[in-house]
Amino acid sequence: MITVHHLNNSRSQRILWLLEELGVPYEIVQYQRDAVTNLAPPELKAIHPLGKSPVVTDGDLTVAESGAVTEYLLRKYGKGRLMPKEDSAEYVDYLQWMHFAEGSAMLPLLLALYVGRLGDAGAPLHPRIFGEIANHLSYMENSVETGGYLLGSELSGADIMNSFVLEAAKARGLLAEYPKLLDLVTRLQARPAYQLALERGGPYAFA
Ligand SMILES: N[C@@H](CCC(=O)N[C@@H](CS)C(=O)NCC(=O)O)C(=O)O
Repeated sequence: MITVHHLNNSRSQRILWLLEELGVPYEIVQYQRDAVTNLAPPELKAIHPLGKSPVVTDGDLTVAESGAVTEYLLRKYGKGRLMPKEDSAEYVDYLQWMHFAEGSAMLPLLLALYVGRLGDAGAPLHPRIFGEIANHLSYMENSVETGGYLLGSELSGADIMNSFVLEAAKARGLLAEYPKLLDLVTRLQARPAYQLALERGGPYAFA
């Protein structure tokens, strides 16, 4: 049985959504962020040394990192769904978007969060941080057709990986200038599988 070690208000929400899209049975172990620090509880370190979420266990296997978890679940349980064939033209695009989410897009969003805590002392870093956020979001906006997805007309794991980027940006009021991304995240969140994942995962501040 697949177990998702799920931290509230976290990237693991997208793994619950992925599993709902695939219709694969899974169970959830819930963890709550510390009310003061917002960090994960120490119990998560018993599952994986990083102590972060998502972590998925499947039999004897433990997989951390959302991108790796998404790839693992799609390859083992996807039956070809939500990813292009490896010999197709879209496959390289798929790989790029899968890595873009955590490898590029999340970094300046996280920097904005942390540097924001410095108040005025962090202001000199804002142009670079918000410039990079705009760089990433513009690239995404220009890559999506109205009504489409990152890879074109079909939903893929790349959209699921990048949903947290869009949700984190939206929560900070940073999507207002990107109408196609606002529309994309609204359509993703309206999917029945996304809604089912919300029901199972519990309150999610980014929904
Ligand atoms: N790149 C990792 C990031 C994992 C990560 O930082 N998860 C956050 C939740 S969104 C977490 O566990 N934070 C709690 C903590 O650091 O204590 C991934 O995509 O899985």
